[in-house]
Amino acid sequence: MRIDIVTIFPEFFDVLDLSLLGKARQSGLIDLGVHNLRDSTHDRHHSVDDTPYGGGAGMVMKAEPWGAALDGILGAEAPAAPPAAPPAAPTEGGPILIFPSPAGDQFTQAMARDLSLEQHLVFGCGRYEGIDQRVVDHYSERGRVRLVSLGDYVLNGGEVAVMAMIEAIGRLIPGVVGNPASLVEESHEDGLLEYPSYTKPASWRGLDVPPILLSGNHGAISTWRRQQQIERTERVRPDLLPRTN
Ligand code: 6GU
Repeated sequence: MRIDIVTIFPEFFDVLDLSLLGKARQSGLIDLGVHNLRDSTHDRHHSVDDTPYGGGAGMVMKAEPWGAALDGILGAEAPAAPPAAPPAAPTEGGPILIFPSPAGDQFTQAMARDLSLEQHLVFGCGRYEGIDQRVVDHYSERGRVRLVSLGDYVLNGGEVAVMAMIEAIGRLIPGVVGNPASLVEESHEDGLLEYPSYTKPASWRGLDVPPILLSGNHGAISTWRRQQQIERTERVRPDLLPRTN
């Protein structure tokens, strides 16, 4: 998978050299490009923001640097000339341009799985009060664009959100996680939270591992784990369970 990130803080993404995703990059499973938005400015001060039309607090990211940066990344894949035939539905093929935004669709495990099947993701990290709306409007007319939110809280910018999305998506790419079985038994994959896990020693500070796990009875262990998943989900995230009324 090819991943491009446009940001005013490229160093933020240095951590993608580490751990599983770093290995995936070394082995070529993930091909990452991090682009400094300021490299796409043409004024002496490399300014990326300006005051909002209509007034109000804060600054808005200017459309021109975003246009230049995204054209540079998407350019090769964008249609060279207006097509004679009606354009193909922008919902199939080509890169997906993702803008992290608290006003976007909620990021979920299902969305991560869908995105892990894509060839090319482009993330545009906004800062300040957001990006000039015309950037989203312009690229929405030319291809697939999504606004995606991590949840109902506000971050200072999209960088941390993009990091979370790339980790969730990247580990679902075949070969990135060594043991694919470990992807199956975790929270959210089957709509339930995961069961509690234990390792040695069998007793720690007066707390014992549930005896069933030491029984060697794999059928009983499976049943117990499933029950733990259901109880935990009922207690912590009842919204995940199918409605019973
Ligand atoms: Cl994706 N971006 C920002 N700036 N804040 C957020 C978010 C995204 N998701 C939750 N809060």
